[in-house]
Amino acid sequence: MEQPKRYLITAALPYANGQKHIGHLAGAYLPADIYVRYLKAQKRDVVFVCGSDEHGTAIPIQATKEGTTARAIIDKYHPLMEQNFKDLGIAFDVYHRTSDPLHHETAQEFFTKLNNNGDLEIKESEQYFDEEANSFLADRYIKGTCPNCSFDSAYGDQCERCGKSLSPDELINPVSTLSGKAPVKKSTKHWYLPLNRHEDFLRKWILEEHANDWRSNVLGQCKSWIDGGLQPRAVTRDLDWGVKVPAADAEGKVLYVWFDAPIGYISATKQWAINTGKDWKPYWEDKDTKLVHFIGKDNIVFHCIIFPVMLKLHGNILPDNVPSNEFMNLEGDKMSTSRNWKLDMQDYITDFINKENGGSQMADVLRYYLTQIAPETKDSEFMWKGFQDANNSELVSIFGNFVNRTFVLMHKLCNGKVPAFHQDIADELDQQTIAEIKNCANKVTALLEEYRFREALFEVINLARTGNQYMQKKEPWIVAKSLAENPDAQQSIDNCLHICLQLTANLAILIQPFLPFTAKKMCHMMKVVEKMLDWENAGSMKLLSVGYSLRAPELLFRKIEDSEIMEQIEKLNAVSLKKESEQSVVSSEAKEITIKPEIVFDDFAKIDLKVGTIVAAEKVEKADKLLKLQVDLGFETRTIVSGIAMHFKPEDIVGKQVTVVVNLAPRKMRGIESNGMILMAEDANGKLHFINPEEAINPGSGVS
Ligand code: B3M
Ligand code: ZN
Repeated sequence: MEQPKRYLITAALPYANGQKHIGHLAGAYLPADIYVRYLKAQKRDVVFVCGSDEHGTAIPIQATKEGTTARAIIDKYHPLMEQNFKDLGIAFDVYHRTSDPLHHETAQEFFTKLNNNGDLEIKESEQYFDEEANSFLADRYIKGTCPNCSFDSAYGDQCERCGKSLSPDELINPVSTLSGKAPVKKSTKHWYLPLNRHEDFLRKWILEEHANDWRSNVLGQCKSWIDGGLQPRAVTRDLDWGVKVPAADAEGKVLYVWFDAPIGYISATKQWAINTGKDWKPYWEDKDTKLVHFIGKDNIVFHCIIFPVMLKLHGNILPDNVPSNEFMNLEGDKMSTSRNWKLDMQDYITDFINKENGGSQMADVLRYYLTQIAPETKDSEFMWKGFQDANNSELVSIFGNFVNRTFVLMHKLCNGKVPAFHQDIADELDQQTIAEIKNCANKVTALLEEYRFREALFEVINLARTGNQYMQKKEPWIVAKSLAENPDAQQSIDNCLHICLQLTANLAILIQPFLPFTAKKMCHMMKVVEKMLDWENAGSMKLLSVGYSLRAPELLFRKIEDSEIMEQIEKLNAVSLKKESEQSVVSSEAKEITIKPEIVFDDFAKIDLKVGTIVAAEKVEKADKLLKLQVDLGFETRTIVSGIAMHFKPEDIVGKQVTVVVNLAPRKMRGIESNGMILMAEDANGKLHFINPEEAINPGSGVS
């Protein structure tokens, strides 16, 4: 594979309107950081840019909430986010901000060029206006029901539940978030980016040229956008917060945040160039640069469709890839800032890193677990128990244990020095283990090149596992007992520890992109400079020189106690109790009848419905609403968790027949995996009823 001359790696610019949670971290920043650390270990020319997104209606809205100014909001959250990233080992080359004059100039120059070239259209149109507040209602100033998923608080530019990008006109029952009233329409002038002119380009570039290297979730979203017919998108807004529109007759107008924010990647690169005395231009203009955007799935269209069109028109390079992650849920529910169901980076840092028994080792533990469950191809689930298990039974018991044993035995049986390797007595197991080290390095490299971080991490841990098994088979501590009568046995002890030490050094190299603090600590123990971590050394058996004396071992990871996990789960339970009591207030209000948007037959045909018989039912501990059911489906019996505990006693429903969605992706609720969903009807009084055949039929019968 031909290597590009340089790399420009971006991670989505987080809105400076509040704390960011670990779902954000896992979605964009952590994978980007892993990739960058890997590239840097390869000594490639790479710049990693990010910064705060300080525009858009999200900022003034937060200011109103906090009773302060937009400026105060960004000045509060920008430094906080920057520090959070540092604490978690996310090592940007520059963390810029879009309120910086450098960015305003850059964004205005960009707009002006497109405008002067005739690449934008100016249109007068009717837009929502709040008469009471005397203000046009851009983006988050307007809310309504999402036409895609029926979520009742979708914003004018995007639905936060399903991620669909929207325009205010698509909202059902729109209301102003300023006054709470229904808005009126008023005429206003705006600049539009005519995406419709670029359909052929997008189709060819994305759906043909990148058909094989972009993730299928990304391609899928792009295809449905393009197939749905591209429309001109307004790139200006009637607002007073943002980058002023640099054109005549544009009083009171700013650039749409999604127009200026991605240009923030360019401004950040310029800032980096100023800081380092380098030239930023080749990173955005030379075709030999590989541009990669790391984002979460709700940012796909902006990075794959809109920004590339802007880049092309402006004469810049296009992204080579846009690795986008799906969402990460938390303990069975979608992470959400508005519902407070989340784990903020800051909370983790306070509870685990800044505490006495924490430290940056705990940053690595979070990085480890988040990578292990990275939502690379589908939504995933952060479970506190899973976090504890990942630490205790993998980092402590496998990785940490191997390194520790190696060091302890080397001190005990080899005088604290790297022993020689006696080729003449090397056996098959030795050769095999050496081969596996090399093999692992190759596999991890190939996986990282393809942005497959979870699998890459798995391979590294597997190497530590191999090390443990090797040592267990060799049992140097037993061999040592025979030294008195057989002094030659020292050679076999030497070989074992030589291999284990070289394997340890390899582990440090391969784990470095994922767990940088741990790799650093390992270098200290091995008394080597961090240069040893250069990727070209991966797979080598000559990393530690024979006779070199090493330090005493230090514990790389500590055990996480049940009490620490319980504390976190209790925090969440407190949120969920509050939520449930709020929900019961809402449900007692009159319900409106809504019909979801039309679907085609093929969408319906994707749902596989079958009749099942409930063969066992029990309450789920500490969850008032949930029952754990065993449902016989004829071909198998499945566990299904259902929110019907307030309506049925477990003993009353055993034997009942139900209709089950059998091809729904499994979902964990309160730690129990639910494999399917039971259909229920709800009457006007909110009482639930089973949907079942009139008379008993064979479980597994299809429903259509
Ligand atoms: N600030 C949205 C987000 O944080 C937006 C990303 C901008 S990337 C150029 O999800
Ligand atoms: Zn939606």
